[in-house]
Amino acid sequence: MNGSFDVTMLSPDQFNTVYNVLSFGFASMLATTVFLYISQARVLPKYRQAIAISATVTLIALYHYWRIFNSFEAAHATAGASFNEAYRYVDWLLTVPLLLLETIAVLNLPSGERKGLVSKLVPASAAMIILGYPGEIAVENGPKMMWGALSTLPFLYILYILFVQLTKSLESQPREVAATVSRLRLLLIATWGVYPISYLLPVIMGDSAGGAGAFVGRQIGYTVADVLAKCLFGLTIYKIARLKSAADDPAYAEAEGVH
Ligand code: RET
Repeated sequence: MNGSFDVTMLSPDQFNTVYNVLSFGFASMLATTVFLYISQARVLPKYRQAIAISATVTLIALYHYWRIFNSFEAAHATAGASFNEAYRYVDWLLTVPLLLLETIAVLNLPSGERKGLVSKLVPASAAMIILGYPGEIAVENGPKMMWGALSTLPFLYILYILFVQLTKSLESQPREVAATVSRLRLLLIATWGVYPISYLLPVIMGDSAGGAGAFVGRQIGYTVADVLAKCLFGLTIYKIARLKSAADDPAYAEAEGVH
């Protein structure tokens, strides 16, 4: 047994809840991807990279939500098919480093500092996700806690480095930009924290990995966190890029009405 949850154990209400949550995730990724691609041209060229990366993140997630949705339906309808939990981890393995890159890109740091940050944060994010996966599919709480604890080490390291860096960059940003970067910092901590909590639901709810309640809770938690961490975060990056474009260039501020 690989620990993947048997979705035929869901009640009709539980099935519909997960179905609708996955559909919401899919729609959010689709809409944000289209919006960001269209809007990319509306910031100064030096900030377009950050918007392009944000759109790539939601595009990758769009693909994975489609696969997760199909896997969920097939596991329910087809005897012998199982729900594939690995899509989320493959998604995070690609999107988390990109989210870190987009955050670093919009801050417009000197190139030495930027490279230093990338070389610390990208390997740490891969370690966090790879170490979490064996715990995700573990049936017993023991190994779930052990892998979860190991994955939390790089997680805390990433949050620490990002928090310090974002706080430091506040000093060199124009006032309106600083307020939004400060909100970005909160959004990051608040949404990234939802992932480990969702992961621990089988333990918190005393509902083992085979439990339907914890499965539904986990799907809701991961999906809502993904929409906040990818869509809302990407839109906030777009807002920062517009504010910085306006601060850099009065003609842009006038033409776009950003002040
Ligand atoms: C795991 C395992 C348990 C311990 C921790 C985890 C953290 C996961 C995080 C995922 C973030 C994903 C994002 C995706 C957006 O594209 C792997 C659940 C700490 C923080 C931001």
